[in-house]
Amino acid sequence: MRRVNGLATLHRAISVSGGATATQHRLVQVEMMSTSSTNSPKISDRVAISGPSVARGVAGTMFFSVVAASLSQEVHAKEPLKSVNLAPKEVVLYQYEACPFCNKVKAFLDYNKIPYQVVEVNPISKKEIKWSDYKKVPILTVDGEQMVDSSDIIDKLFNKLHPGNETTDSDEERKWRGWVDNHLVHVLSPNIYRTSAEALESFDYITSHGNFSFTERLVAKYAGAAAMYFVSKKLKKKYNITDERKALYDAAETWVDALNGRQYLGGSKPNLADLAVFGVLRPIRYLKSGRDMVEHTRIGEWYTRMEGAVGESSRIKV
Ligand SMILES: N[C@@H](CCC(=O)N[C@@H](CS)C(=O)NCC(=O)O)C(=O)O
Repeated sequence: MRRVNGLATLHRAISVSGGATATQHRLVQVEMMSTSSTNSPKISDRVAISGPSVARGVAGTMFFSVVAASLSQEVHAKEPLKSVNLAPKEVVLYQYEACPFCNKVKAFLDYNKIPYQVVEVNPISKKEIKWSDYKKVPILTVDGEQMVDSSDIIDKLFNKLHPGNETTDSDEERKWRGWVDNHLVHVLSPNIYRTSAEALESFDYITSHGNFSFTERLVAKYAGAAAMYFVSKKLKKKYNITDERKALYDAAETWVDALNGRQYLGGSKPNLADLAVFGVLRPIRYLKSGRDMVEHTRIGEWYTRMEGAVGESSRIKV
């Protein structure tokens, strides 16, 4: 399966400076890999590998919150982690700051108050994840064990925190988590790169929060924005989107309808689906598309509730 997203295209946007057509062509070649390895370096090795660029990348985060499940079969609300004994000791998230999948994982970590370190991956060299066979982010290492793929990571963490409670994920919760991965994320790129001004705004955000060298930042901002403007048109076709804003508003309304008057999909507390929707929307919330979405749909109240429920980031500042 092939997918394209903004950060994934930067490598191509930067390395291909010769013409929009060639750039676009390469941009859509982004391979989505799904391999995994359990070999992760010790944190001291990782820091040595990462060097000063990671120190830079590690400064600046987005945050979210989490979930823990109740034992109830009916209400699948989640509670912040109470027992610190079950909490992992060393959690490291390899991420791109603006990546929706990474933000989904952060939502879970923050909500559950699980402290974690962040290693901001340079999307061009990816040298910070050279040690792994998996070439996408997020990658999470938990006490040395590598986890990949945002939904799998969240499932594994949840099971670690709640041993024996693997079945508390309701059909409804599963359905909406799937909707986030299979629908909502595909609506985002066509929106944040919809016009040249929005593409520039998005890349300004991406490059100022990501791990780029000075030159990469300059080139990425303009080449990336131009390239993604064109790529987003291809994405619209690929996912049968005719009007990207309408698709975003429809998705927001669909989600509010799913809440069906409840504070959260999980009832009185967010569940994993609430955290997934919140997590992927968070990087766009204060871009033009996110502002428009809140202005033109009913999602704002739920979103603000989620900001409160998730609270402060539990990221360890280094
Ligand atoms: N299914 C994966 C998708 C992860 C993904 O596509 N990550 C993007 C960044 S948002 C990526 O790393 N793309 C490859 C690249 O940057 O080269 C997940 O849920 O974690």
